[in-house]
Amino acid sequence: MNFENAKARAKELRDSLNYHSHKYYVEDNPEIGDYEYDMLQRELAAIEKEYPELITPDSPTQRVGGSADGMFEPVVHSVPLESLQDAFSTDEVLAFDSRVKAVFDSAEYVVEPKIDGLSVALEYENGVFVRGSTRGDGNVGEDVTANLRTVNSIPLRLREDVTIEVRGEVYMPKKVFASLVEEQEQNGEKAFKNPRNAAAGSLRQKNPKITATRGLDIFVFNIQRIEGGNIAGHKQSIDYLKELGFKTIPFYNKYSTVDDVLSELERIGAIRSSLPFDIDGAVIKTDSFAQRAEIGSTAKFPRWALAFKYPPEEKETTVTDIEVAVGRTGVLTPTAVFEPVLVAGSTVSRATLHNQDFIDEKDIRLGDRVVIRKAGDIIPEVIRVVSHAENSERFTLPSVCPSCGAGVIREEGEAAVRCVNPQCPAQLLRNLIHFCSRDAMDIEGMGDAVLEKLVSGGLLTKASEIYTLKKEDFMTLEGFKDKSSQNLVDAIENSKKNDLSKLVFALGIRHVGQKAGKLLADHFGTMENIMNADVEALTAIEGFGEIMAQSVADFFAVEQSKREIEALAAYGVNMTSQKETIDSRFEGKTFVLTGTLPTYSRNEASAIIEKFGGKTASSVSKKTSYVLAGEEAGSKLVKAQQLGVTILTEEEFNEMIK
Ligand code: 0OX
Repeated sequence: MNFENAKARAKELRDSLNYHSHKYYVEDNPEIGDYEYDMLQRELAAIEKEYPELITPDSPTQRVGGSADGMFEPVVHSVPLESLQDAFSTDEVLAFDSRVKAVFDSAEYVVEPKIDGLSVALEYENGVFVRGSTRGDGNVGEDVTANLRTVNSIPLRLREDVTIEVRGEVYMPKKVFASLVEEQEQNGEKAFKNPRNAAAGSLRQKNPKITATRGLDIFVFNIQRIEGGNIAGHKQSIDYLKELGFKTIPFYNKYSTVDDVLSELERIGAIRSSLPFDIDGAVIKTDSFAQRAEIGSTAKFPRWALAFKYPPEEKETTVTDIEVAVGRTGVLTPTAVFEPVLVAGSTVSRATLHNQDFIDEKDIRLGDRVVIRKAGDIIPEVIRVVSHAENSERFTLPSVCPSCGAGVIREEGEAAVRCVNPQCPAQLLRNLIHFCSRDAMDIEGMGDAVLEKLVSGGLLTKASEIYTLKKEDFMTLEGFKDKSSQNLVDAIENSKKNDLSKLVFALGIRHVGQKAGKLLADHFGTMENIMNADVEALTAIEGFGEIMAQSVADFFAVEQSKREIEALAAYGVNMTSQKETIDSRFEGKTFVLTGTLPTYSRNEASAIIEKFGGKTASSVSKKTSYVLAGEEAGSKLVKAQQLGVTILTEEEFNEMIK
């Protein structure tokens, strides 16, 4: 390549890599696979090697890892978490072996899978887990101790009282990942792209309770530092880690010839798709620690190790159908159906097309020849169109819901197209559960199980029908007797008296939570006024944004919504606001709640504040009047202290509301 061409290509590659690096590290939302990214990076590195004058300080080749965004406390690693030199071919493995053998003719290797998760350091003092951190850029990571504690395979106490720091890879098992993605897609949320992303997102949660639900796991593969002990090599160290109680990297074996190393790489490559966790390669490591020290490291990588990367398998097939289904939240999801193909270990015939934007961007049409692969080797995805079928046309999602026929809407700035009909059968059960829940119509006893029975028995097809249910209807359900049936009928009857704000929230209008429900009820006074309000009138309410306003207007524009309100009114459900303004001692005051209060839930505390005319906000600013802080209050408390905002305990708060 001549200099001019190299210069132009280098710029192109830099721009592309910077773009994808941001997508990956900052947004947690990659558009291309790691393999493709590695290939671009390699190409740039090759050009820069040939023409070093083309290296710029901002070149992605000059940086390893991404920057932390400051959410967690920084941890300076006492021993850096080095990264690995990549190899993509047998020749590169042979070259690596020659370099090692040039120093130690007798060198032995360990080959182990390269888990596609994220590296963490775990510190133990006298056998007790004291701190865990992410790799970060290798030198400085983030303190994620609380989240790591939720990973069941991380021992909180070791079997020996040893002071040790180990390194491992936190990952999300394939099965867990698949069900998480299904759930996210059903809820119309942006789904994680691959298990590594899902693991990273889960580990960097502010709330460890969420991390705990994510089924994360770990494989430990290195001793970073240890007090005492005399371990001579890698295999021995993993055996020791296993004895200490760690879940260690599987099938690590010692090999003395490069041929044996190559066949192990091949073996791991062949079983790759059947493993319950995702790997993106295999790691070859010189076993002896003494030899490692002698062989040394470059500025970036140890010279004694190499990561062999497997390419993702791609297959071509024909799209035979594009199905559109409505999820429980009303989101219309298109799925490509194609001629079955064997890819990465299993036969696949369907792949989600996510939304209209995805279809448009790739221009996927019925009858197309397409290339597919499995994202993170698990979830089939259409990567590109090879050719369109003759006379094919662009594909557009239907303008009516395939489940109920109501018109669908697409909110501004949203990728998803939704059906907002409250009676849509696809969404019915979920809407009913919400309708009856405590903060909504608060019908005690009408839980998931009862509602499911009523829906499957054909006794409920819309929320308003709850008010037509009789004692005898409940008696037909398994487990219901006279008393329990009567209790439910009474609870239903009682709910008719609820304030309008509860009913507005119960309708399940998108973007309208409890607070917005109250704003609407207080502002408009009656359901009729809310229904008649246009977007302009809705946005005029303080605290009501454009998106919320549009969503309310969209909801009431659907014929079924109007009829449902009429029916509820006809059954005697209260349609007016009983806003109480007896005592407005908190008028003009803004509260921020943080941490866990000893007795009040957040909702209860907010309700009290609002009852006295005060407001609640989610973040602390100069305008905040009080911060009501409970246990484990975090950054909001710190900010309040910095700004000199009055901090209240629950006890002090109780004094104020006496
Ligand atoms: C993995 C993995 C990552 C230790 C020295 C350089 C890299 N993802 O499974 N890293 C390493 O090794 C470190 N081993 C692994 N198995």
